[in-house]
Order: sequence, then C-alpha cells, then structure tokens
Amino acid sequence: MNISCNPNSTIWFDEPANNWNEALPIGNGKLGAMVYGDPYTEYLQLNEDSVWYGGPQNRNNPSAKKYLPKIRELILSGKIKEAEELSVFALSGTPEEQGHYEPLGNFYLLFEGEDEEYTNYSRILDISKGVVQTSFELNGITYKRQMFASFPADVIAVRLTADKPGALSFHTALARGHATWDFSPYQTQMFRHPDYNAYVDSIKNVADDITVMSATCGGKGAIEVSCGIKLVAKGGSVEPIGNNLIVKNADEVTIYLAADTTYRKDAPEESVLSKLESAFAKGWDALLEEHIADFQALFQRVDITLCGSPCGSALEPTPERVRAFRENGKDLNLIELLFQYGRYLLISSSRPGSLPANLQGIWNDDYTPLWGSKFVFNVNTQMNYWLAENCNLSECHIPLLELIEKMRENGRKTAEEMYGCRGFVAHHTSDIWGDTAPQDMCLSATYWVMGAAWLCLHIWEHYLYTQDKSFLEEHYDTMCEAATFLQDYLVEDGDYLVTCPTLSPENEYLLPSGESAALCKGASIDNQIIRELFNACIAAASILNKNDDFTAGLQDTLKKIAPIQVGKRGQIMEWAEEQEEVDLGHRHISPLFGLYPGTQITPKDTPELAKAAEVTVSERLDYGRAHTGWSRAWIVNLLARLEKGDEAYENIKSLVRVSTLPNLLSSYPPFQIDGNFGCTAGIAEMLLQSTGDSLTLLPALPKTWENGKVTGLRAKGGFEVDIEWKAGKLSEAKITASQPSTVCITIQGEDRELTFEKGETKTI
Ligand code: FUC
Repeated sequence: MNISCNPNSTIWFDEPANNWNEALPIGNGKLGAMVYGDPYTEYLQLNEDSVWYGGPQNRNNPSAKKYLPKIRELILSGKIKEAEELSVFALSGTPEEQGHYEPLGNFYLLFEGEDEEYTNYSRILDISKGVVQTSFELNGITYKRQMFASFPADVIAVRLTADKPGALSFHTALARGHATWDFSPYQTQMFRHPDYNAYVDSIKNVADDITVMSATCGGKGAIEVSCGIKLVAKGGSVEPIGNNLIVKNADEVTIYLAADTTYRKDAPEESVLSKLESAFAKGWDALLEEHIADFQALFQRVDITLCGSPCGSALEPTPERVRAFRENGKDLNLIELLFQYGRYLLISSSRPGSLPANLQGIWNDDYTPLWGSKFVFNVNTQMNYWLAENCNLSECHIPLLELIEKMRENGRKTAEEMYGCRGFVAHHTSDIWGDTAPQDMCLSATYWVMGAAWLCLHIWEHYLYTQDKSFLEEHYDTMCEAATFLQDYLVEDGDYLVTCPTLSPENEYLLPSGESAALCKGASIDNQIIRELFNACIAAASILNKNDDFTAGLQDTLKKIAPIQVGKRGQIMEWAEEQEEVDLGHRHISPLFGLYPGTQITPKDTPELAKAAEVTVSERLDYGRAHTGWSRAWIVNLLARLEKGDEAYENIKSLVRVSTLPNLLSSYPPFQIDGNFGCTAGIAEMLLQSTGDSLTLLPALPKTWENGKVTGLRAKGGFEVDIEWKAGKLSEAKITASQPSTVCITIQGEDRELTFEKGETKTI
C-alpha cells in the first residue's frame, strides 16, 4: 500500500516521538492508539472509549430542594456571596465527582539490538487512509511498520516487514501503568519497567500466539477490561515465554489487537478472542482493504483546495512546516491539512456504536486526566460536534445524540430530586453513565442547569441537515423534556422569567463590595439557549403536526424571556444587569451563543446586535484571551458568522501559532480535542452558511485564499454544496437538494432564489 505524501493529507516526522505530543493518533471510534515509532521500542499507547473509573451513581444533592427557595431569595435580593456559600453545600453533587476516563494500557514491541544508528527514518500518518507507517534503515536493512484501527473489524492491525529475510527479532509486552521512561534498547537496560503494570489484574499468554491482559478500572461495580493480541509470523519462530511472545528471525509479522469492557460486553475476554480470530481469518490484506474502503467512504465526501500564495511542501516534516507557518503564515496546504485533520479525528473518535468524543477524543495517557476527560457541556462537547453535519459526517454525530438519550432518565431524577421540576436537566458535565448531577464545586461552572437544553439543539441540527423526519419524531420528546425542565425552573423577576440560580460559564463579575461573584439570575446565554430550544421545539412540532398546548405554553414563556441587550461599552451584555467583568478577555464567549452556534444574531437581520457582538469579540481578544485552543476556535466561528474572513483567518493562524502541538493536535494546554474540531467547523463556516431557507456562499472568504475549491459541504435544508472561486469571486457552485425546496442563495452580497426538485443539482 502506498502512503500519501500529499502536503494536505500527511503528518510526518523524521524521528520517533519523544513524547505524547509527537505521537500519531489512530482510532476506530472506540479503540485508539498513539503511535510512537521508536525503532527499538515500538510503543502504542492504547485507549478504549469505555475504560472509565467508577460506575452509575446517584449524586443528586438531597438538600437541594429544601434550600433552593432560600438560594433564590438571596440571589434575587442581591446577597450573592451568601447564595454562593449555601449553594456549595446544598447544590453540589454528593459526592462532587463523576467518573473519569482512563487509558486502556500500553503495547510494546521490544526489538533486539544495542543502539546502532538508524537512518532514513520517517513516521507518517496518512489522514486520507487512516494508516500510520514508520520506516528506517538499520544495519543496511530497511524496516517498515504499518498500522491502522479498523472500524468494521474492531481491531488495531500492525504489520512489520524488512527487506531482508529473517531480520525481525523482538518480543511483545502488554502493560497497564506508567509508560516506560526509557526507550533505549531493552537489552541495554538493567531495571526495566518501574510502575509499568501499576493498574493491571493479569497478563497471560492464553495460547502460543495470544496474550490477554485484564484490568479493573476501580470504584464500586467497576468496569472490567480485556485487551488481547494475536501474533502471526512468516518465517522464524514464535515462542510464548512468561507473558511475552518472543519472535526470532521472522521475515514478516502481523499483530491484531482488540479490547472490550464490561460496559458493553458481559464477557469481554471472549469477545476480544473472537475479534482476534476473525481478524486473523480475514488476514492483513483484506482487513486493510476493508479499512480503507470504510474510512474513505466518510473521509472522501469532502475535499478542499486553497491556493493563492506559495504552497507548502510535505517534504518538510510537519513540525518544521508549523514552525515556518508561524513565521510567514503562507502554507495554505497546512490549513487544508488542519481542516481535514478535524474530519479525520472525528471519524477516528466517534462512530455509530462508540461513545461520543470526550475532551481528548479517545486519546489520553493519564489515569486521572485533567477534568476527567469527561463530556463538558458548557461548550467543549458541543464544539466537538460543530463540524459533524456541515463537514458531511452526520453518522459521526450519532454517539452524542445517543448520550443525550442515556442522560434522560438520570436527568429526570435530578430535575425532580434537586429542583422539584418536571422534564430533564443536565449540568455542565457528564460521564459514560449519563450522570446529570452537578460536577465539582466550582462557583463559575457547577451550578448551571443548561447542559441538556444546549445539547438537545444537536437533535434539531441533525434534523435540519438530514431532513430525517423519523429521526425528529423519535427525539422530539427529548427536546420537549429539556424545555419542560426550563419551563418549571424559571422564576419571575419583574416583567421577566429568569433562570435562578445560574451563572455565565465560567466568567465572574464584581460586586459593589469589590468581591468577585459568579452566581446570578437570567444569564444572557441562558435566555439565548431557551429561545433557541423553545423555537426549535415549536418548529419541530409544526413539522410533525404536533401543535398543541405544549407549544402554546412555550410561546407564552418566550414572551417573558429578556431580549439580548447591548451594554455600556457597546458589547452584548453577559448578565441580566450590567456588571463589571472580572476578566474582560475571558475564554468563554457565552453571551455570543446567539451568534454562534445559535442563530439569533446575524449581520443581515440584527445589524445592531451584530455590531455589539463584534465589540464583545474584540474585547475578548484585546484583553488577551482566546488563549486556549477551543476559545480561539470559537472566535473563528463567531467571526465567520460576522462575515469577517480576514479576521477569522488571523485567528486560525493564532491557533496554529499558540495552541497547536507538533502532532497538530490542539492544546488547551494540555491536549484538548475541541480546538481541532472547532477549527474545522470554522473553516467550513467561512465558506458556507445556511439556515434551512437560505444558503450563503463564501460569506467570510479571506483575501489570501484567492483561489480555491471545496466540495461536499452540507447545508441545513438537506443540501450538498460544491463551491469554486477565483480571484476571490465565486466561479462555480453546484448545489444538490435532497428534497423539493425553494431557497435563497446569497453570493457575496447578492441574493437569488432557486427552486429544486428532489435530488436535483443546479450549477451557478
Ligand atoms: C470548561 C472550560 C475549561 C476547559 C474545561 C474542560 O470548564 O472553561 O477551559 O476547557 O471546560
């Protein structure tokens, strides 16, 4: 198989990974690895998406209902510090932590030899195929390793070859603990592997060619994990000794690796063994062919070409390209690569049947990762899916939509037990059991009840793009239940209904006393989410012919939700009343929810609010933030909606400059995947925007992207769109409608109306 060296689909290094930030990710949605590629110690750091500490629990605070009226009274009468003090005791989860994600383990191939020099080294991830290839020369022999994670077979497959017979001598080691600190040849090490197997139950050779590792994640009713390898050698010998497989003088070796847990399977080891046998029966060539066909069926739906300034060269290793781009910002192939990398990462971390991409997708090497590597709903998890629909990966959205359903039952209990409300609620994070109680004791994040409401907008988005009415019918009640919770949770405050207690994630304001505070009533983002969700429910009801008392109730409530307000500095107000921000450059840009991902602020329909949104974006940037990858990516999407192409591109450059690791993963720091996904979504948003009734082509095209072409983007209303431009002007667009429709097309300021038959393509 040939590996691409296209500058827009290749990430490569001319040396092995020195650390995780240089390793290369592969994944099939559920099972993943970071590939290090050391000639002497090949290292695959492994993950499986259901390897989590803990189990389902009821953490709803039993005192919440009793103290809720008091907390509300304190907030409404301005006694914020007292309300905060009480909320920490009465509203925090009991205990305050949900489960957290853990690594699956480590897989090593330890080669014989004593540190001879190797040459011609390369380690390549071909994102157009989902294959990593390492090659190098040692003692006059060229060695090659290829690996991929197959979705259809649910295995990682590894193939080792050499251009001289009998050249492969190594042993395997499965482990679950801290990664080896020493990649020097094992034969030179006296003390091998401290803490190497700190978190494992057993590692055994269960056959002459199969090793199985078992582990328990920890906590009551803990998840049990099984991970196995099966090794097939051509030539030479394979001998099981201890819990290793010792290969001597083989010509070629293939290894299959599978993993399962009790989260999905009653007998994970049986399942692992059966996957290993099926992969073995199929063989490397057929598996690889099947993998590439499966992967490319998704990946190749969208293509992008940006020209206009000197193009980059894949001949330079990726870190060099990034370094050069930081200085001159010229390599547009790198932008194409970043765009497609987001799509690659979503295909590799979120497939039907897998769990949603967490804060690190699936790739994490820490047993207590930052923020538990959970699902975080005050922007991060949603951002992971901003690209799913417009970048033509609708199926990859499914795991998130399933998690919402998993949270529904728990969310009903939390709503009732903590707040005495109907409907279902989620706070700002969840785990794989769909936990909905508050997480942490963080005043600026924990006591926020808008998680389910925001998430349910993904149901509506999925419908808008796919026009799949049966999907909408199936999930309509879920959206309504999230709305019902809010109907009950809202309290009167003068002429308005407000959420209370709440906060504006994760910003703080100054009280007259000079102290900072976070709790408040009626945060602007809450009002915007309520409007977006209630209007989505009303629209869905009309599509499904469900107009009834329920939607009439939503209409009544909407009349009492405060409009978006403009503050003293000309900015969009973040709180119900004008407050002095503690941090004007805060990374969260919550008050602009209505601009993106929401639909309430647009330059065309609400020019004054759009102007105020610009002020807010500038303030956030001027005061130095947007420093995390995801915050910068949100800014890109906001600027795209404001039709500011050049500024959006400047922020993509900053994302590369400040928040991109050598392996092109986005950095919070540390690695957090939302920045990658948000960046891809933002680039698509710069080229195409849609509402269902309208399509805007090239709404935010930067000057330096003079000529280019994008194919296969999706638009709300069920359209697929190809756009080509020359000298900054549209040259051709091809629009295909999935159903009969009339749509207004805006091309660089000019509107025209087009009517489509089902399946019809029109070229402009
Ligand atoms: C939110 C953010 C943090 C971080 C975390 C995972 O709490 O404010 O910056 O991204 O999620």
